Amino acid sequence: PKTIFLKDYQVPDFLIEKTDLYFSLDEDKSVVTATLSLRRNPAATDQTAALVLHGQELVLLTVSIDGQALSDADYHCSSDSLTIQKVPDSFVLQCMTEIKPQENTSLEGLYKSNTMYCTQCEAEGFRKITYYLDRPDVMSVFTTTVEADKERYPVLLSNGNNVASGDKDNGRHWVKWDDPFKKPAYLFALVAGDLEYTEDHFTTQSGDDVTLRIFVEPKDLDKCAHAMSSLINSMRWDEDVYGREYDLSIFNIVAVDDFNMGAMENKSLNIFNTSCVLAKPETTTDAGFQRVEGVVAHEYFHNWSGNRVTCRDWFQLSLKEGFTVYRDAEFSADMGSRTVKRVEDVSLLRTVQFAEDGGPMAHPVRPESFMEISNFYTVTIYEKGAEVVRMIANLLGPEDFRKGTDLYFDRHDGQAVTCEDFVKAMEDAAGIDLTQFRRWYSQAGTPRVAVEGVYDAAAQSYSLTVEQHCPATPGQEQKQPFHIPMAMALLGQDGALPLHLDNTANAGLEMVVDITQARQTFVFNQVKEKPVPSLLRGFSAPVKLSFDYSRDDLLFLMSNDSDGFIRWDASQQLGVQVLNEMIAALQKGEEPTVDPRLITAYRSILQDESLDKAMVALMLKLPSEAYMTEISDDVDVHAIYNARTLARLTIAKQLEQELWQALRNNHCTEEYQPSALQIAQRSLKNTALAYLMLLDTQEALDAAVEQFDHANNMTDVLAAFNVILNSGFGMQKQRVLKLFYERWQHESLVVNQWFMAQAVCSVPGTLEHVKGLMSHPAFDLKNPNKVRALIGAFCGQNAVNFHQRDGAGYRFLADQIIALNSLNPQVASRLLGPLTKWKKYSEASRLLMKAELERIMAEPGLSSDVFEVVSKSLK
Ligand code: HT7
Ligand code: ZN
Repeated sequence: PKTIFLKDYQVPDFLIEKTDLYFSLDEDKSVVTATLSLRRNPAATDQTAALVLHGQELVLLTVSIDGQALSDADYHCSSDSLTIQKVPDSFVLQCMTEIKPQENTSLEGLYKSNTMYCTQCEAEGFRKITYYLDRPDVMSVFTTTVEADKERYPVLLSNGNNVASGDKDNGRHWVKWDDPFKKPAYLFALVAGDLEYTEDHFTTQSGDDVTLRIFVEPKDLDKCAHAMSSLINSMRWDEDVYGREYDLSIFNIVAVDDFNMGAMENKSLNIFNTSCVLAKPETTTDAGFQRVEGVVAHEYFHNWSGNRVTCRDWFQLSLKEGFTVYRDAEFSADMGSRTVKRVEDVSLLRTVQFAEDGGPMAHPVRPESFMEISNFYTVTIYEKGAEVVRMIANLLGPEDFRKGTDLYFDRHDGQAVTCEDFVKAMEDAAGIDLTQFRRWYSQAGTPRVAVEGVYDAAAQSYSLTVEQHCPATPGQEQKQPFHIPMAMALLGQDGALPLHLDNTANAGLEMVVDITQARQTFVFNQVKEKPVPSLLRGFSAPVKLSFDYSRDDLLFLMSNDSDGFIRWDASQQLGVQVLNEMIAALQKGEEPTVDPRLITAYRSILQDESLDKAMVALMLKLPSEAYMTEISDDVDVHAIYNARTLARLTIAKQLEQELWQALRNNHCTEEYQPSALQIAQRSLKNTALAYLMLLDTQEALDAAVEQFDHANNMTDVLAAFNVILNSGFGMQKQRVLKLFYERWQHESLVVNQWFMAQAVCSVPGTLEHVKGLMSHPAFDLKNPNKVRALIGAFCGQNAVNFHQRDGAGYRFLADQIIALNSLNPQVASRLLGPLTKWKKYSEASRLLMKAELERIMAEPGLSSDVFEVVSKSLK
């Protein structure tokens, strides 16, 4: 595969003013007739260039220009293009192509999911539908006619408004759609199927009525209410917070079972993975409800941040994704608990994104090159991109940030633009200079920020000396200092102290210091007592901050900081210190012990009535295995697992009474609601249950079994199911495994949970069990949700079994990647994640992992997706 560079960007040689598509869908083959009004781009450098259209896996039936059929000599077809050497300056091109959606397992382009036809065109899937200029800076208005058998496919959808429809006399029918907004091909969508819908309405601020529909298979109609209310809340929120109204009279969502990602923001026809749209209490966990709300909002918000203003090229992907993730995170924070949302997002960033920054696929928020764009839908583009927007929002403050987004949307409406255009709009609106800040877009890697504090009692001054440094990443040896906004406070024994930076007037109790140099000192005056600094409040920048806190300092922050993120972070830092001590003891063959201060701290958290219950649950969780792995350089998976398990057991033993109280006091008797309050209660109760089950007592087992048998919601059922599976109670295990499947075998999304619970089970022998489950009738290698639930979860979330010492886990994953490489390259490539981090592990594991990567590399016919990740990992 070829590497494509941002520096080589050139405007397109041709523009497509109008796109008219006619789809004739049939069981053995489908025919697409594309009629394109093209003209030379006056901005192109070569005004004599040949027309080169993208196209993959297409059979060209006919091609004509201005009604004149072309002969074979007039054009050339390769495996990925159609070239016509001589074309007029302005002309109508018509291509008729044949495709086989029913054989398309890549789930890109037009494909079948169960009995339904659907599309996925982002990033470069439209070229599998017809020959086209499949790049985001070519924007066109589309009309689309879909024709199919009426009985099998009564519902025929595409973007925009339904403008005409009719029956044919052979049992077929057709519907014509017209989308008045110019859009790139990646936002095109088509659906044909036997679907039913729920409907609601939204009246915009301007008084326009919008019909909202969610299309699903008939059996899923009872699971649409939460997505619908989430959609309505999102539409209202985008008007209130960003002044953005919806712009058509119809907004459709369609749920499909086979989908490579979560959902897709096609103009007025969003297509969703069923896992991100369907929800009801009996089948969906609290996390599932929250995911539906977040993804519905995310896709809806793209209507402005992505569709009305889109990306010039795929290097600018974070322009729409980072900004939209920031928008959806703020929406979710407003709908539920702001602190919990922040803690969850930071946890993801610190484990998964920081790991990406430290691995072979590290790239800047605006990458400089890629082989396969599908590999760049990453946590760096999405989550780090959102952190970059968050820093801009905080630097500007709410009023100027709103001025900036207004200016950005007004200035660039209907255009395909760059991250630079976004930053420029912010600078122009707020009158500030973001020159140095721009490095967040161009430099990869996670900056390290080391802070030292010195208190001078005589001078009543406190100085913070800050050093920043960013490790090298592939292709970027040297980094320039970042502009790091560090929100901070100084805590005294009775609360936050007034801040006088460099003898200035009191700046209040919290401020943001701008770290811009490699080394810098900030001196605070009139500091009446030795403070405990509260640094990076709210996680104000995506950096790894270190400060030499004593355990007493951490305990103090845990119970005294007004910033919920800092309280949680202090509990994590304390957990890391304790676990690292235990890991070191295990590695030396000594008896590990748990620092009693951790137990005391957990006891007071459990007893603190003033704390939000969700925060209690979060603060009682030790740092995850994934986080412990991320922060260590020579990872000993088994020592991390053993230390963590022993610490958890000790906590359970010593806090048994308090945990029982938390379990009993948080039993929810009201009707299920995915409200912040109820979610918090369930979270605390199930955290307590998980600890208590480690004690292996009949009493704990009874509580878990009772919850499994009688809970009225999937959150509680699954929590009980998980703890029973991980326990030593063999008979109950067999019983719940069987019962769960029998009860839910007709709910595919619940069966995925059943697969996943088994895949992440930490008991020995799980690999063989997972292998066995691959032959289960409900497993399907062609369905990405099933692959993620079983193979993805085992390899990505079950470290102790995946890294079993003989390397069998690595062999298993490599086998699956090889099998998936030809079926679905995007899914195959994403599964590679756990193997790509091989350099971090202790020597024996490292060599075994590397050998599996080499085995994959030697396979003939590797897709560009898999090739890019494996080859970069082996460098
Ligand atoms: N913008 C959407 C990206 C997406 C996608 C990309 C590659 C392959 C399949 C895909 N499905 C959806 C999703 C989003 O961020 O909103
Ligand atoms: Zn998105």
